[in-house]
Amino acid sequence: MKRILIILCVLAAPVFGAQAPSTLIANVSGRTTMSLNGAWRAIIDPYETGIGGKFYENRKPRDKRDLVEYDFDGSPVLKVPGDWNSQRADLFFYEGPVWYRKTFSYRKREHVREFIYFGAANYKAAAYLNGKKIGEHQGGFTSFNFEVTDTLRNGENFLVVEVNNQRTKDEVPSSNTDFWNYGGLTRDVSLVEVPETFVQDYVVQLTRGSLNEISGWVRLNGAAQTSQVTLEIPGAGIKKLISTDSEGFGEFRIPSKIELWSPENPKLYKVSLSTGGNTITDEIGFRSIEARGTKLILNGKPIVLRGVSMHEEAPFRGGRAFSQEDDQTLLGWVKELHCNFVRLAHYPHNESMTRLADRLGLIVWSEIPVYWETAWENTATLQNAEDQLRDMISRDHNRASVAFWSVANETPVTPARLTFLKVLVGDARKLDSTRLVTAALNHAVTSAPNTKTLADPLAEFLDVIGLNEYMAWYTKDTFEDIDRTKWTIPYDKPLIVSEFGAGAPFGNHGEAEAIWTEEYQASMYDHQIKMLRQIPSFAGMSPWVLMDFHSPRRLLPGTQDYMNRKGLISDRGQRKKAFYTLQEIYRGMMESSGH
Ligand code: GCB
Repeated sequence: MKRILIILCVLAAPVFGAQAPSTLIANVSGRTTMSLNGAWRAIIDPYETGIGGKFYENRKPRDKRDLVEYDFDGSPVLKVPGDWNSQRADLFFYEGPVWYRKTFSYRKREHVREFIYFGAANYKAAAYLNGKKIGEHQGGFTSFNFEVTDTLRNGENFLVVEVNNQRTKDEVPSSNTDFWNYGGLTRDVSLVEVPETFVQDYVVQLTRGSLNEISGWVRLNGAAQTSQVTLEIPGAGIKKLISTDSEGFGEFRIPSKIELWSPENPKLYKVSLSTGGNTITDEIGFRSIEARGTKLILNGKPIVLRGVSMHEEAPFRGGRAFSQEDDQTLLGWVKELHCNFVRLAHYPHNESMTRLADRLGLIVWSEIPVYWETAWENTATLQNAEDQLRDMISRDHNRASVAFWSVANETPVTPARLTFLKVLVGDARKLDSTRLVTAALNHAVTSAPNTKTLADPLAEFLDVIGLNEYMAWYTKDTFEDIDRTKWTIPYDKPLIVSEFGAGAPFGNHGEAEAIWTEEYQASMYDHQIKMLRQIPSFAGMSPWVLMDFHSPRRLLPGTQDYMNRKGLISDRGQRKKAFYTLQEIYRGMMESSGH
């Protein structure tokens, strides 16, 4: 037994690392599903009475004397997907537990297993089907699923989910963030039907360092795990039988000449995996990404990233973005700027966003919400961050668009933080050898007059360095200081300037020297970009930020009104002057690079 275990660990090591593999079902949009979106009854429960009161039983009084102090049927509805803060004015600032209930009818069938799949729930979720607990999850932006084959009834069912977005310092993110803590069932909820043995997850990618070999693995879930899976990529003439072991795991390598995915040619291939007469189909692009010295290399050629950072906030109506229409609008603006890159800050965005990035040819930086001060010494916090990282990677490890896994944003330079983040960097590498690991750093020192030097020991452990700097916004520097400043990045690695920016409400015009004006913001872009492009290791940038977004820390009335105004576009979709400034700069960069 011990020997088998050792062998299994060795086999699993390059793929899963020390962690348990993700239990996520891959590519849910490619499976048979029943949507549980729509109107859910919701009880706002600030004192968490629902636990003691067993709200998950969804009770009605049995007789005249039966005291039941809640009633889902009489409670208002919340729409799913959707955060509660933007649906009801009285919930705008609400942080705490909310009980959701959905009733649905279902016809059970033989040899079918069912799972409830949540695109995301912020922040903690405990789910109960027909009064029985089916599982718990923490982390507001990663997908999760619970098997319900034995709990689901033929006929009427009720699903109750307690979602709690209470902030605490030990969570990920911790209690202080510059973005709204939108609570609720913020993404799609669905019931997924799969055969008794099914392809749970797979990786089909170019082998690291190769442009002509596809490799990866497949993992089955179910009784008949020792089996065969047929992988087909008809557009590349590929058909390959993969044998799975007693754990349902099988690896493969296929030499192949394939048309590569790139921003100019976002070619996707139809890829299907079949076992036991069932097939799952995906659309996958093939590209390589490497860091060679200070250069970023896409498909063997250097590339400079013209990007922008963005939050997953809905254009026009506010709240968390969740629909394909939201994604189209946001990434449409990114394309309009002539970007080939987008930083999806500060947490994993919806799966439909990275799938759209695949189709639009946008290179993606994807990030977990290890943000600012974090409980570095708390092992449960680290475990939580590791789980979020694993599940972010697991969901998107077939997306050609995703090139960077970021493990943190603007974290303080301390030994405890370094130990914590090194674990995450190691995990990311073990889980996915084909992408680059990064983090947004912001610790620089003035090493000589007009000279700034990045000073963060984490940089040594990253593949690509992210730098956030806010000269002339959070510092006393002037634009002239920016013009004079030289940056030293003492590492032979590519640098992505992951943030700089300035706040300006749309329509606030004035002198270019006065902060809060559109003119100051636009001028900031000119000065910053001239300075940053001179850094020898400059490999790209993603200024802060595509669109204005809600933040509980932005309190200046008339100017901020709970919004971070550093958007190039207002929350109402109005393009500011800086939008056109950056668009022009990117047009020039695109034309001079020839792509
Ligand atoms: C940062 C953070 C980002 C903030 C931004 C700002 O450095 O990474 O989350 O919103 O600055 O506007 O201050």
